[in-house]
Amino acid sequence: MNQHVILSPAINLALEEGKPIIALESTIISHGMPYPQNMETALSCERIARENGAEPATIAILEGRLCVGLTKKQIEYLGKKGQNVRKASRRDLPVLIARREDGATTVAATMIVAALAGIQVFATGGVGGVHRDAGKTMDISADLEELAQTPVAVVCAGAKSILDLGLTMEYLETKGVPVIGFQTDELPAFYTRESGYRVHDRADSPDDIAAIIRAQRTLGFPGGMLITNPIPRENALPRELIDSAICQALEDAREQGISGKDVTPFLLAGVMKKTSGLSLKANIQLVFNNVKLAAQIARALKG
Ligand code: PSU
Ligand code: MN
Repeated sequence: MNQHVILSPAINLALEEGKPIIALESTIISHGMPYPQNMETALSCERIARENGAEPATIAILEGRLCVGLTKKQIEYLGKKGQNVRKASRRDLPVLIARREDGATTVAATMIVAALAGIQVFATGGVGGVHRDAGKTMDISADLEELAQTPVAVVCAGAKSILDLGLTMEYLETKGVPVIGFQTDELPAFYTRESGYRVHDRADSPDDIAAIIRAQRTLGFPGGMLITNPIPRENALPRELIDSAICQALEDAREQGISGKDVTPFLLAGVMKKTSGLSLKANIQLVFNNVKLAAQIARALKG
């Protein structure tokens, strides 16, 4: 094991026994939702993973250590500290390790740590992507590069249309990252089941997805893949509601000159405020849905 990785006792045991494990990220806790819903959601995700036969490995950087599997107290700490914890992507890891500081891991950083621990499947809500004005700002999430180079399958509900979903799909295609729709041909757009864009391929069962992951490994390809799982019908939001909230949030970001890694958290918080919490409820439900599917895939990989 890499010298910077610390496994929790439960993860250590699950790895030894070859049990299914799924990774969970921590930026979604610190920057993706308000307290206390962030902490409650993170703890519920762990319970849902276990109910579906997989050990949850929530990942974060604590005092410079890459922690795989957190205690309830550590999750509470990240939830309470919220945006005051450093949002940590690939570029932040060396600095945080050297200075023994804390960081909440993005999809990219969580993939890196999961791969170091030998975890192949990871559940989250939404991934980063190509931002709408990327032609001018060059704002493209490091999550996409990570998907191209780190062997972890990420289960998400698509991406929020704070991003340019068409350009995000093009980027992933260029990088050779398979984007697989679970029981759908269409890329889901986080709060809605439809986006108007097609995924690269469709898979109808966890076994089907596990077979694709195995083939990617036996080919010796370095990267991961994106499994897009539409939000359950009963939790989906009306498109008009979400579109207008996103437009307003994008305008606010432009006016206030938000840039760099602050962009995504700013837009997420803006959308949440403008939909008076409706989007938070949907967000929580889609994460649960993704945890369940990720656990089924992790089990299928062991079968
Ligand atoms: N999109 C969401 N919810 C999130 C994030 C993105 O719908 O919580 C978080 C994830 O941790 C993701 C990160 O990896 O934001 C991407 O940030 P950036 O765009 O700065 O790469
Ligand atoms: Mn960015």
